[in-house]
Amino acid sequence: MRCSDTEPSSLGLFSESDLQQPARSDALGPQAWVLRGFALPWIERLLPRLDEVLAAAPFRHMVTPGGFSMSVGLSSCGQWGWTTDRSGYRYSRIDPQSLRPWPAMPEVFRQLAEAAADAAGFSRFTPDSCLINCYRPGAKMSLHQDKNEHDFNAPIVSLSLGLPAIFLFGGQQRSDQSQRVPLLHGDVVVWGGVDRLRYHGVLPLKDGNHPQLGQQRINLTFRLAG
Ligand code: MD6
Ligand code: FE
Repeated sequence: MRCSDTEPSSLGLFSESDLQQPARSDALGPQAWVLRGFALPWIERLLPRLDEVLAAAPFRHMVTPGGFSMSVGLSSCGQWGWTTDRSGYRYSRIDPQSLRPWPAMPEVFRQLAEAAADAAGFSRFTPDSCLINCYRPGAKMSLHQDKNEHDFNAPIVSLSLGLPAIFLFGGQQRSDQSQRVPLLHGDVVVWGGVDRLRYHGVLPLKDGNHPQLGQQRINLTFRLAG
């Protein structure tokens, strides 16, 4: 499941300190929330499924329409996978690398995404796409809007795993001020409604070593794409 395979592939269980972390949520906007530690009780069940997905659809560095190779490694699972190449950003049912459908979305992924959406006030969210981003130290995500999905009524649910990152949460215009939001292993961000099209990004990842994930951050974003 690693961006590189230099580290052991066995994954630890969550620790006592994970279980003791109090659940807390912070509002980033009227309909945008960080659910602190929300996923911690799910991670032990989730990581083996993530390993399987990444064995079938390994991380790869895709090229933007402008011709730049992304610093973040990408994969997907579910009915639709997000891709980019010289001809644009889009969702595809087929992994352009394997030429096969993306791996199915594991049940535990879908359950976690639905539970988090529900906790943030978006009931009846069922994702059909999970984009998986891998950040190594130095990798970043420039400010962008998520607007390749068909239905902006559905929220997006975003799970952080591994090394901490600073998430930038901006406004409706690229030039609006951004909030800096530290995200830790097990945190879930949910946003939709009036906040659905806000600009956001991730600052370059700092070096570090996470006890379960090693030298990387993995982010899963669940969407209704099709
Ligand atoms: C990341 N996340 O956290 C990048 N997009 O690594 C996103 O781009 C994102 O977290 C839409 C909704 C939630 C997100
Ligand atoms: Fe995004």
